[in-house]
Amino acid sequence: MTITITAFERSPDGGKGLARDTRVRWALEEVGQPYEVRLVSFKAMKEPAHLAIHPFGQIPTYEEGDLALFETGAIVFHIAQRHAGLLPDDTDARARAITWMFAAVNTVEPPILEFATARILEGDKPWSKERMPLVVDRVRDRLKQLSARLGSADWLDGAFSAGDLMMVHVLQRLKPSGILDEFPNLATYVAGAEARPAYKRAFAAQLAVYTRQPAAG
Ligand SMILES: N[C@@H](CCC(=O)N[C@@H](CS)C(=O)NCC(=O)O)C(=O)O
Repeated sequence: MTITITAFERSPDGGKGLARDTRVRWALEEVGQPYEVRLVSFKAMKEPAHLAIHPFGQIPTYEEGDLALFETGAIVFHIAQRHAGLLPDDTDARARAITWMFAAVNTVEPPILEFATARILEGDKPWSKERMPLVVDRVRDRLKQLSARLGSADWLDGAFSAGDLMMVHVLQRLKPSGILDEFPNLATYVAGAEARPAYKRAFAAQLAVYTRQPAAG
């Protein structure tokens, strides 16, 4: 059955891989599933046809026959359940890998998104300068905890899993800020994931969308 995902027609990051369709592309590449992409404009994302698939008017979505999903955690979990390669067979190890998927989106991503919002959308507010150190500290606190748990391991719990995939994509948003480099083991962890052939294919595919389109005039 054909898998179709949605992605930005014109990604705000210019194809740096931060748009969340990268997570889904990466998961599909890891398990060797071909997929098609329907590109959507910001306008189309808020229109009824897209809202019928994604109630919050966002990307990515995932369609496979009669099944339509939104939320990258759920989509990657679905892919990992259907196909071998992203979750261990052992029941307990599988539960732990799923725990890391939730930790990525529920515990690590929120302070990182808050930081991104503070930088990009609130940087011109009069209170921004005063608030920023608090926001950065919240990110550092989380990274410190994650760094302590990862230690010198390659991956969070044994072999590479969907938990690592989600965590790495969440952490990548911090790269331009330099905060990630304050935690060398986390920077190495992200680099190790980016070296995976499946990640490289996913990154190239999302970049190709951007590079073959002229910038907005
Ligand atoms: N929690 C959602 C977040 C989805 C999300 O924020 N998507 C962004 C692109 S990466 C988006 O569509 N932004 C445009 C908007 O919200 O209008 C997920 O993980 O799928």
